[in-house]
Amino acid sequence: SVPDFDNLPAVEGHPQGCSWGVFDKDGKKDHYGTLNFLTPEIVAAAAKEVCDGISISLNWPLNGIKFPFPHRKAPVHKPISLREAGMEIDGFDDELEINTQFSSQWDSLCHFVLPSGETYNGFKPSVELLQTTSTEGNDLPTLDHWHSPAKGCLVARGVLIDFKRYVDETTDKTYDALDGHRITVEDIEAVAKHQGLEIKAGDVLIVRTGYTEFLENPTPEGFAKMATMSLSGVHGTKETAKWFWNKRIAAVASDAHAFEALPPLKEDGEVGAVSDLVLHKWFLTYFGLPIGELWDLKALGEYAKQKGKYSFLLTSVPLNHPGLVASPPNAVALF
Ligand code: UVW
Repeated sequence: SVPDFDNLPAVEGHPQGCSWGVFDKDGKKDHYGTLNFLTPEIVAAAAKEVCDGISISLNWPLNGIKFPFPHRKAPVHKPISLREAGMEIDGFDDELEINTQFSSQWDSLCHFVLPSGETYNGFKPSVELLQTTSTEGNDLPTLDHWHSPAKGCLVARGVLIDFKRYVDETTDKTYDALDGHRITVEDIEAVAKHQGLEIKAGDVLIVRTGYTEFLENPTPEGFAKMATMSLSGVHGTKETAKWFWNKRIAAVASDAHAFEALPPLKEDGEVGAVSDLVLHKWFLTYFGLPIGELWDLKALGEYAKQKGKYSFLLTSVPLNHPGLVASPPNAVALF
């Protein structure tokens, strides 16, 4: 059993709530963080969610963003004729060059680092280390570890908090993911109650804001709003982080840009910079809790609403390349 946030053992130089060392086993440093909550019992119970024989993809197209995006280049897809490539056969291959953060993604525990250069469990990723480990194997908590025989990728009970539908149906407003609304823990609990959903230990908690749906049909007014980077997401505070740890949430995902609302707020409530992303720091770095972003949640929301059931079996198989910091999730919800 893992201690609550306030009772986690102190880690020198880091705040109360830092989980480093808690999941280490047999003198080996842990690479999985909160995926350790996914015990065989939890996974077997999650499989019981499947009753309807329906599977829903949660992967937005890799080229979902249709406009130039700062710092992250769009995918380049190159179909190749086998005969033109010199093979004695008619047919095709293709090549795909992607930034793994451009569309639906997992942020691994190496995505965000503290000013000390440390990430989860005191690992210190660097471009050089990530690059050399691509060929020589690695000891960083990157996504390829999810493919180890000990892990078998991610299989869990997924739970959807359909915040957009909740606001649309219970207020006279149409929820706008571009209004910078900060979804609090109280909001999450209210939506869960409204949906008749119980959140359990080991769940992957998924929040729908409607952001990717806007990106599919962007309007000039929406673009103007987007320029301010005031985007809806979960309210990034230490108290929010504490709630997720104490619920033993195994991972989180959303259709939002950064899972947490932008711009981030500093501990004193002042507007901060991207480096102040509070939940990135607590989840990825202090807890080892993976964050999914830009997932496609429209069809999931519609099916869950139709069935009145917001829990399902979730499977996710990231790309298996050594040293991978992020990856398309290849995520599927099964009812
Ligand atoms: C942001 O771009 C703000 O978040 P991430 O790097 O996690 O995508």
